[in-house]
Amino acid sequence: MTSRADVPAVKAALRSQAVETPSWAYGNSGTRFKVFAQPGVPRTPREKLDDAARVHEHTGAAPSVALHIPWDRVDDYAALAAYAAGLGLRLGAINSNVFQDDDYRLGSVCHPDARVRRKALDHLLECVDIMDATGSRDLKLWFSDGTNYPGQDDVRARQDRLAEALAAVYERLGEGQRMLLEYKFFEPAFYTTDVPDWGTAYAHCLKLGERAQVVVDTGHHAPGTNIEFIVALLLREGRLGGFDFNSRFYADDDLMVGAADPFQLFRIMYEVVRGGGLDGGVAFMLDQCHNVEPKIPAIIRSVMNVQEATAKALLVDREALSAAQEAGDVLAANAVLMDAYDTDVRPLLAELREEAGLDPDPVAAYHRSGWARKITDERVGGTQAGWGA
Ligand code: PSV
Ligand code: MN
Repeated sequence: MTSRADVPAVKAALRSQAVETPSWAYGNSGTRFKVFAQPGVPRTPREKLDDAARVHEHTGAAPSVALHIPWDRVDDYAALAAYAAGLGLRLGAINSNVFQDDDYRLGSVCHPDARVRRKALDHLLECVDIMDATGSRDLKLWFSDGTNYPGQDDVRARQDRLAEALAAVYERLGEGQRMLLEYKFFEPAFYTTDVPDWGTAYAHCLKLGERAQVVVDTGHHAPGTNIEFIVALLLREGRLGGFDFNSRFYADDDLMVGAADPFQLFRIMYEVVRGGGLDGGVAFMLDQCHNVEPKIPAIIRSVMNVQEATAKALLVDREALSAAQEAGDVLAANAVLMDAYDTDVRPLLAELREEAGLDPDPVAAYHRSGWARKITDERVGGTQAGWGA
C-alpha cells in the first residue's frame, strides 16, 4: 500500500457499500442487430433473483436487485419480495418502461396525444404501486422521448408535458420513496431528446422537491464529458440520487463498469467520497448488458470493479491533497491522486472478503460452485428472459 491511509476506516467504508444489480443483466440481450441467447438464462423474475443471489453470495456486496416493469411483471410483488428475502436479497429500484409499446412511437409522457400521455402516466403510477408492495425506495424514470426531425413537435410544449407528468408521479410518492430521473444525450431519438442532460433533469427535480433526484448513467454522455464534475456538482446540490454504472467506448455500450476506463471510474468515485456520497443516499446500481460474455461472472466482476475504484478513492490522502492544492502545487496534488489510483487494492479487498468469510476471489469461487452447469442443465424449456420479455 503506497498511500498513507486509515486502513480500518477504508475497510469500514467498503464494508458498507452495496451495489445493486439489474434484473435485466441476467437475461438475454444484444444489439439492435441480434439478441444472443445463452444457455441457463433465467425464464422468470424468480430465476433472475436466484442468479442475483449467487452474485451476492460470492461478493457480499450486492444485496439488492432492480426490477424493470413490465419485463419483471408478476401477479404478486409482495410474494416476489418475500422470495428475494428468502435468498438474502431485497428488491431495489423499480425501473419504468415507457419505450416498448407501439403507442410510444412519438414519445410517452411528452407525446402530442393526451391519450398516450395518460397511458404512460398510468404506467408510472403503477410502478409506484409496485414500490409499495416491494418496499422499494426508488422509482427510476428514463424516457426515450424526443424527436427525429426539426419541426416534428414543439420542443417547449414537450417540456411542459414532461413537467406535468413528473409532478403527478411525484405527488403519488409515499413517504421515504424517491424519484430518480435519468438523462441520456441521444438515442433512440436523434434530433432532440426531452431529458438529454443533467441540467434538464436537475431543473425538473428542483421544481418537484427534494425527493426528486438525478441519476447518472455513466454511458449516457458525449465522448470527453467530464462525468466526475457532474457528480461533484449534483452532490453539492444534494441531488445525486444514484448511478447506473456501465462503461462505453462509443455510445450507450452497456459494457462492464470499469472495463473501458477504470481511471474515469476512480475519478467519479473520488468525487463521491469527497462529496459524502457513501452515506447511503446515493444508489450504486449497475445498468449493463452482457451480450457476448457469460452474465453472472461478468456481474460479479462489475461489482468488484466498483469496489476497486471505491477503495482507491478512499485511499486518496485527502490531507496531503488539500495541502498541495492550497499551496498551488499542481504536480504534487496530481501525484497524490495518482498515488491512490496506482495502488493495487486487490490484496486489501481480498483480505476484506476473507474477514467476512468469503472467498478472496469471487469469480473463481463462482466457477467452482457448479452453478453455471446446474442452470444450464435445469433451465430447459420455457422462454428465456430477454429484451421485451
Ligand atoms: C436507457 O438507455 C437505460 O439506461 C435506462 O436506464 C433503461 O431503463 C435501461 O437503459 C434499460 O435497458
Ligand atoms: Mn440506465
